[in-house]
Amino acid sequence: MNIDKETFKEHIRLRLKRRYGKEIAEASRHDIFDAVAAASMEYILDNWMATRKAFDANPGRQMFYLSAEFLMGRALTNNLINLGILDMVKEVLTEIGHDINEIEDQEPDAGLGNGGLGRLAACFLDSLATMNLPGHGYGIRYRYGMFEQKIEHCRQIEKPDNWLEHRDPWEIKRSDLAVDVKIGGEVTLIVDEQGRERFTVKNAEIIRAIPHDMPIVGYNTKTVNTLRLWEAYSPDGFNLQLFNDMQYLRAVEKANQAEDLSRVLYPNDSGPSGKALRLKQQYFFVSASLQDILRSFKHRFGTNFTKLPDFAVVQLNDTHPVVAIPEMMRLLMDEEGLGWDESWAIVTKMFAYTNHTILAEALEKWPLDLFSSIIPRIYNIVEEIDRRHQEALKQLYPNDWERRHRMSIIADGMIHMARLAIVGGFSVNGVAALHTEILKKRELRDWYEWKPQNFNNKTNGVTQRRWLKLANPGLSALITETIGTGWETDLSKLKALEPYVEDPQFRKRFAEIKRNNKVQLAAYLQKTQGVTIDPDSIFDVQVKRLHEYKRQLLNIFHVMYLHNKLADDPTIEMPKQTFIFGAKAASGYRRAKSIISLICAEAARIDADPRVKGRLKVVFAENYRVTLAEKIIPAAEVSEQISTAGKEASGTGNMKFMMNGALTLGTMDGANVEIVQEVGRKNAFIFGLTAEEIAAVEATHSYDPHLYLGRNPALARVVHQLVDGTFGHEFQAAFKELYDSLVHGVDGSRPDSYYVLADFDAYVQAHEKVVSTYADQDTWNKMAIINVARSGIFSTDRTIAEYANDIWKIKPIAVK
Ligand code: DL6
Repeated sequence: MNIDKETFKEHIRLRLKRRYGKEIAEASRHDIFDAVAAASMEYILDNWMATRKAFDANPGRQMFYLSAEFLMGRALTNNLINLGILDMVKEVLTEIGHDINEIEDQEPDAGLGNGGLGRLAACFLDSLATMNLPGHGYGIRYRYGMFEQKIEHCRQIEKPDNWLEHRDPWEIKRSDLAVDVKIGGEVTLIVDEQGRERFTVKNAEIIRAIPHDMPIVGYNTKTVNTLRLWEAYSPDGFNLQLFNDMQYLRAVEKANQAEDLSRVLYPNDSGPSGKALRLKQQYFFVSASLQDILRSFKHRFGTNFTKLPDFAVVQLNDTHPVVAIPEMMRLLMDEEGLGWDESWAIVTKMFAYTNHTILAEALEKWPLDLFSSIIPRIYNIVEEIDRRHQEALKQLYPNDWERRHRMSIIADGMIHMARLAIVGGFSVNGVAALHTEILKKRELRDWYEWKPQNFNNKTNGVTQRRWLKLANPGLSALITETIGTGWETDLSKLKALEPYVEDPQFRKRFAEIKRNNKVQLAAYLQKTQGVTIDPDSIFDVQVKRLHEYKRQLLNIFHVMYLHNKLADDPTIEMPKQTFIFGAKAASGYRRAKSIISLICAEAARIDADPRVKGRLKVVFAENYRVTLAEKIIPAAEVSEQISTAGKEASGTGNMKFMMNGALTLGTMDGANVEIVQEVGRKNAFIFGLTAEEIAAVEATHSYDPHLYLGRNPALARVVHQLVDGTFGHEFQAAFKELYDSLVHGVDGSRPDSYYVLADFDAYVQAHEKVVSTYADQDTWNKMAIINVARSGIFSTDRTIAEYANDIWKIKPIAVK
């Protein structure tokens, strides 16, 4: 984009004057950040308006991505890169006495997501805009995002993530487009003005949904798509009468209850499902979004709703927005006056569902009484969908009652949201080849047999604009210098790097960049956490949500094993290694929190042990989030992807590491399988039981962790250290519970449900291979370069092209 420096500076000046009454010289860093964002918005807005015009003029189909989570991270540098003005803005900032790094640090992360699922949604939006595809996001504008994590005395403390403390300079509040959503109330049959009978909900609580639009700026294109996030508000929330009677809390009670709906993001991976507020949140944003879609459809095409699927296709990001299916039925029948069959014919052409997990606790189901009290009319509609579905199944499987029960949307007092999604949608996809196969063969087998044509795989990806160009400017520059530009929008071009594997000069520069990234990370950790790490050690990294299936426990057990080995014989030769962890545990997930404490306690034990200090180091990077990932991943050498095979649907961190030249140390799980397909086993470190082997063990109930403890005294010693006083008294109970979960099983669950002990030996051996390979830096760098060169397939541009062609059937629209 052609923007001259002086005009840009003028925009900064004007913003500072109008908003803060300041001149440049008086402005704080935060003021400058806000002014630079506002100056960029001047250009973004032109393109945004042009995009809207182009889309309005085009009769083609648009895609709407409904997601309870969008883990966007920061926007400033990303937007400047995508606008093509980063270098110019850097110069402007230097001229006015500021440094871009300090300015970008003023921006809080938009942390409106838990982990992979939310970050994937953010990468998708980036690819859609870059590829000029009409695809928009709908979600919730959480007042508080994913919590801010502090580690105090080796315990995770959760603080509110107050990301909106200062106004968000990117968002535009569109009060003119607010819609109302009804919660609770009673379903009533009425006769409308045309004399038709229809259902309505009376005495419901009215929640106003106010949209806030965030621009999604495509790379090197004029397309700016929209992420529309809904804020909840009570139109009659403040009771002046009560206030005047000095009943201050009661006066705002209604307002507070309404605002709760967009107050905070739920942690997705813990605790019992079925929390009332979460269901309200889901219905709130889904209803608002569908009303919005219908409004723009009617505005453009009138009320011939049979055309609706030609205008809009809706992707449901996991089960969280699945209530969209009955809600669309309600809108078409109760608000627009269509009949059931007509509405169903429309709805079943509109919705596609992505499954992101096979973990039973994450497959949402809602108790009937809760569901029917919060959204009574939707409950009636779900009942009717299920009744008709049961009729159809009876024809197909007249004698198979069990199968019909397994396939009921309403069963055992619960509404099963994944089942509803499959019945009401036209596509079901998994997010990596292995995951989709597991869905088809195991978790959703009945459903696959019912409608095999609806099932498909869409292996995840990540956007190279953020995860390479923004996060790793050194490597990006080397790539461009070597193979030219173009990889930013066609990552398969990285293949052209492969011949340079044999070029010693290229390898040297590649290694220098990695080392430089390590030095920068070391400086960052020193500054932010006061932790010293040695850039000459191997940087071995596991950053992701804390969950037992991701097996951070296996990783720290290996560190304890190395610690014991060195302590027993300090003369052993062992390269220096730094193990970096970063992970948030859901607030209610006790065991995950114990694992964080164990990592932290082992880090302290190493630092206090002169036999190992300086040779091993463990760092727990606090408050892991997108911005921290951007610093850690480019510095990583070993990428720990060690989930229990069959449990990680895909993983996307694995792809980010690969793209940045870290070698995968992993199990054959999720997208690791496809990474190995690309680079070959010899360019990764693969270990452990396969998903099939684990399934076989589970089928025969033949797993016995004692076998592994008996066989391997070094492992038994590590496990015993959880309870033998090695870590003092402070975490005695927590670590005893970890011990019990491995050795005896807790609360009726099998011991060692995630096969930590079974995979330990193989994991140690894989690490030994890492260390011996690392000793030969030439070989290591060759492997790392091959990983980068073959990472092209893991761009979300590829993923989105597949969704666009196979599911959404949408086409690019040129913005003039
Ligand atoms: O598909 C994105 C991401 C996958 O890469 C991870 O493997 C998977 O665990 C994650 N799934 C969820 C599901 N949570 N819920 N509900 O976050 O999706």
